Amino acid sequence: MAIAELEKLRNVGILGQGGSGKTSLGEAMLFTAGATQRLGRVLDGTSVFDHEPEEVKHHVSISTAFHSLNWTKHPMTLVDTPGYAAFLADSINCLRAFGGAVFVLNPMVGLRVESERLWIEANEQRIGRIFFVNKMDHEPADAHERVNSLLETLEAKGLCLQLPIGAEAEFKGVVDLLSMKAYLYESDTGKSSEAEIPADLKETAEKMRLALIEAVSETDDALLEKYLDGQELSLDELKRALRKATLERQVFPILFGSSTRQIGIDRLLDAVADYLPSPIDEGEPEGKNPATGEAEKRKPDPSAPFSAYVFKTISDPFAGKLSVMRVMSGTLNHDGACYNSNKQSKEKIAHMFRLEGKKQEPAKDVSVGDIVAAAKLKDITTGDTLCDEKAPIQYAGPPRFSPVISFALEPKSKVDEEKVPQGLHRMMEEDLTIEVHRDEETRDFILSGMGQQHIEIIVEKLKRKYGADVVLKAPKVPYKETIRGKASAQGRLKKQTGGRGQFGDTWLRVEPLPHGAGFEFVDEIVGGAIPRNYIPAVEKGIREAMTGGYLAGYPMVDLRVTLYDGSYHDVDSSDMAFKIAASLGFKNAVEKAKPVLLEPIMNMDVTVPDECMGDVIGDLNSRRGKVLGMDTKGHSQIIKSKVPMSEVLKYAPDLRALTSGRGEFHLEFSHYEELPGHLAEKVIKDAQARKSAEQQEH
Ligand SMILES: Nc1nc2c(ncn2[C@@H]2O[C@H](COP(=O)(O)OP(=O)(O)OP(=O)(O)O)[C@@H](O)[C@H]2O)c(=O)[nH]1
Ligand SMILES: [Mg+2]
Repeated sequence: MAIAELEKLRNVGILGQGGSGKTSLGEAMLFTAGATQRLGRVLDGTSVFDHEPEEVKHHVSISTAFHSLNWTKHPMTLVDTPGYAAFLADSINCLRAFGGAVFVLNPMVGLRVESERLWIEANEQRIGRIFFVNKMDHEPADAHERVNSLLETLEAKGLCLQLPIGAEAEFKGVVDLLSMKAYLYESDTGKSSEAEIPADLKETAEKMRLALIEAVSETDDALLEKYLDGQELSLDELKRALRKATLERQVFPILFGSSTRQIGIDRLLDAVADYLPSPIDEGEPEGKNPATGEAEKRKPDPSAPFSAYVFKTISDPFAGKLSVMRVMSGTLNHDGACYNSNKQSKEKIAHMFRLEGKKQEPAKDVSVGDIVAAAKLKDITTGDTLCDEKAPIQYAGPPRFSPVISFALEPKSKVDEEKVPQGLHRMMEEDLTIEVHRDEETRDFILSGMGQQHIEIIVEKLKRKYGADVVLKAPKVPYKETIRGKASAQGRLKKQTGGRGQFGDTWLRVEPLPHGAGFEFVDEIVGGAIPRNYIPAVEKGIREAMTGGYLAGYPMVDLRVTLYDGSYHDVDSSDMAFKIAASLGFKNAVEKAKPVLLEPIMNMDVTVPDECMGDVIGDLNSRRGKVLGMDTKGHSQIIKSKVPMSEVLKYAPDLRALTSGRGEFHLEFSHYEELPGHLAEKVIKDAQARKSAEQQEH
């Protein structure tokens, strides 16, 4: 790509909280620019961005999608990102693909934690942003004033470039405060015409224009001098200064419109071209030299050494793995040869594609600024850097997300059971927030993810893409058992069946050990009461008995068992006899040593808006939670607590209900604690019921 063309290129993310209208806005931008022939609608399932079957079914964006357009000779690639917390990891990873973004606001709904999280992440990635106040056909007349409280929370200096004309159903267009022109829109076609500023808005418009010009001139010393000197500032001068200040993230322009009614979309496209960065404006990306570890930069120039960062992986059962990358510098060799500096392996890229919704268009001459995908690369994962082998560089990988909730998946049939691990493995390539392990006892797959909705969607995809059908079950809480007292007991096996009998006799002492100590076996046999060769069998018998638990079938931990006496028979004793004798002795001793159940306690941080704090704390108390402290973050509070895992297995929907969807939480294992008596009784009863049901089955 020539430099002049590169200067016009805009890679633009569409960011904002769940349901703010990002996908609808992307569709309106594509249609207005003529990139699509009809306006895609999320609710009708006709969106080119929300094209996955699960997105169509649930009317939410689940993963990031891409589409390009052309506007006033500016090629643009739009990146539509999900906004709901369960899918935010993909949005955050994709921030690396673009240097500018449209941040969608809904003043009526207010800001949810997702908006704040995205805003902070975008600050860190140094992304220039324009605010788009969407759904103006639903906003009351004072929307432009109420935006201020949202900006305060985000600690962002916003500048209103427009004044909305009309409100709610009567929302008709906008006054452009820089040119002092009004734009009125035909209903539902997106076509606008210039008009006089309505008389009742003239005074407000004048006032707002003055404030805008003052704010813009304050960003530039020369301009400020001119302004204070009373000289007229030209439209060009103002725009240039506003562009510079937006690129430097000193200010964030604010525009208004309606995506579904296509009002203000052409103005927004103009603003993207005018104020958001080209790849050149994004500056020099910084990585490190993989050999020396020294920091290195690359020029955003087609003739610089090639480098690209893989920010996303798409797994498809038929097409295979698609690695989506942003070219950070240089041009890809014509033969497609490059080097994966993370895996230290050579790659050869046969074909590159541009992603246009669900379609893939061949891409030629791939160079700096491009967002492209390559199929079936050998050994590549999200977060890798591809580069020129002669000029290796490695960009920082994606942030880590720790899953907050786990569910058990039970395969419906034997065939499903075989397909589940493979399907989940493929899905883990594209979704870095999933963790999976197998429950040794139930053979269920334990799937951990970012929220209940996230897990449910994974289960749907598992069936659609990999043909693996599973039942989603709340996970079993991994209780454990231990003892609180010290006791001794005998375990004796004596059987005479026909010929050779079985004989083993052990005396065992059990005593508790501190938390986390596990298991200790002490052999105190003296004088050959039990021959040495049977001692390992005794230990084995105890270990097996511990795994099976005593109270409710949960593994026992934190205890010491001492074998201090016993007897044997010359003919009838065997390893097997001593193993059984020891396990009997162990159970007899544990029975007298005050056995108890232990439950996992989690560290939980809940982020909620100030006004919901009382309700959330009350609810935490009713879940046996202990509030440890509070942190303030903007208009939100972070409540730090310790809470038993069994009480928060399905916390997500409850928190959603308590906070109208504005709360967020994070869980992490902390430690084990004794389960209170009445709850322990219930767990024991359930276990007994399970056991007798199993016995009846056999
Ligand atoms: N009245 C009105 N409704 C809108 C507008 N924009 C979007 N919507 C509706 O708002 C809902 C959410 O729109 P989406 O475009 O899916 O929102 P989103 O931000 O992409 O949502 P996620 O990707 O799931 O976070 C849909 O029902 C849209 O029809 C608008 O300008 N006016
Ligand atoms: Mg969406």
